[in-house]
Amino acid sequence: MLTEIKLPTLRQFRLGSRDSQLAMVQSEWVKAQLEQTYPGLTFAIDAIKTQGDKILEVPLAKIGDKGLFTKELETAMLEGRSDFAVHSLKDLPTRLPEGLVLTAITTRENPADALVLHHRHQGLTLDQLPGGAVIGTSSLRRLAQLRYVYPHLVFKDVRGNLNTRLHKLDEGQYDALILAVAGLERLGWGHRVSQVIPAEVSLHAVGQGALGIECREDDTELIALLQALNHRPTALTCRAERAFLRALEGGCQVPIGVSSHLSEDGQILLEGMVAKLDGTLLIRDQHMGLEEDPEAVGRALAEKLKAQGAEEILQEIFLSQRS
Ligand code: DPM
Repeated sequence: MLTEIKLPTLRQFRLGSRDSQLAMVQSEWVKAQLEQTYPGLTFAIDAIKTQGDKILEVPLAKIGDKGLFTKELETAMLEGRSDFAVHSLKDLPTRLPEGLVLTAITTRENPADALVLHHRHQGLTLDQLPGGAVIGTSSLRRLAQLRYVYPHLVFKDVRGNLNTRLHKLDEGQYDALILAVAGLERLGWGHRVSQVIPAEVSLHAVGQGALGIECREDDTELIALLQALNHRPTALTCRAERAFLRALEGGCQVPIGVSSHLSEDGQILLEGMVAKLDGTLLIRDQHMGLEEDPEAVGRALAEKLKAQGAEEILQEIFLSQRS
């Protein structure tokens, strides 16, 4: 009787990536981690343009958000043109298309937002900026929280890749930008961070600072390989954050922020906020629950905020965006 010989896989795995500089750095990092973990296997990166990369000048909040930076990558996986995708977790919608799974979440880097200044303000912090200073951001979350604390600052939309934005800042179109610490650091621009904005002022976006790896749900071979990149504490806390966002039915363009922590005795502490865009109202609360059910922690916090009026705030913003 012939015995079956199990050969090492001969597949070459294809990673579909957005072609922005940040996405490429993130995909290259994942590829390097995998090749180090599995010597002999090969992973090829294919650049794919997404809708979000093509319409860089339209304000983010106006284009709707569902999968702006992820849809084309997902179609490529579903059509078998690529096998997996690496996303900034905060850009990955909380509901994935049928047939795909979020199979691993990598170690989180600093999830905070950063103040990046024009050189004429060098050395200042947010609370030292003069009244009327123009802050560039397209994030409703950043806008709402900062307006709440600093009503004297002026907010102006800014789009484009990080390089484009920094160029617009340095040219003098803005006094400062608010950007994620993680993105700046991954691109080697950590020195541009003038202030790491404290969580008391600005809670970060759901999933900020972590990478999410998505693939076809029936690709068991690849799913097994990708587990090596899953960072358990980050995955548990981000699952709680994503359940919170999903329960509030928020996409990636909503004034919703979070902060989360996993304690040594297995408790997830999740803090969350929803705010009005004009900075006149901000609801913030927290919830703690067991790591065995991260989604329950997120849902419970969403219920607490709903009881304080979160749905009315989000509904008003939804209606104003459609008009
Ligand atoms: C999402 C938001 C932004 C990005 C909204 C938010 C920022 C848009 C802006 C969902 N995606 O944060 O409230 O400020 O105009 C994005 C960045 C990163 C991933 C850049 C950034 C890098 C950090 C990371 C854009 N997506 O936030 O400065 O990987 O977490």
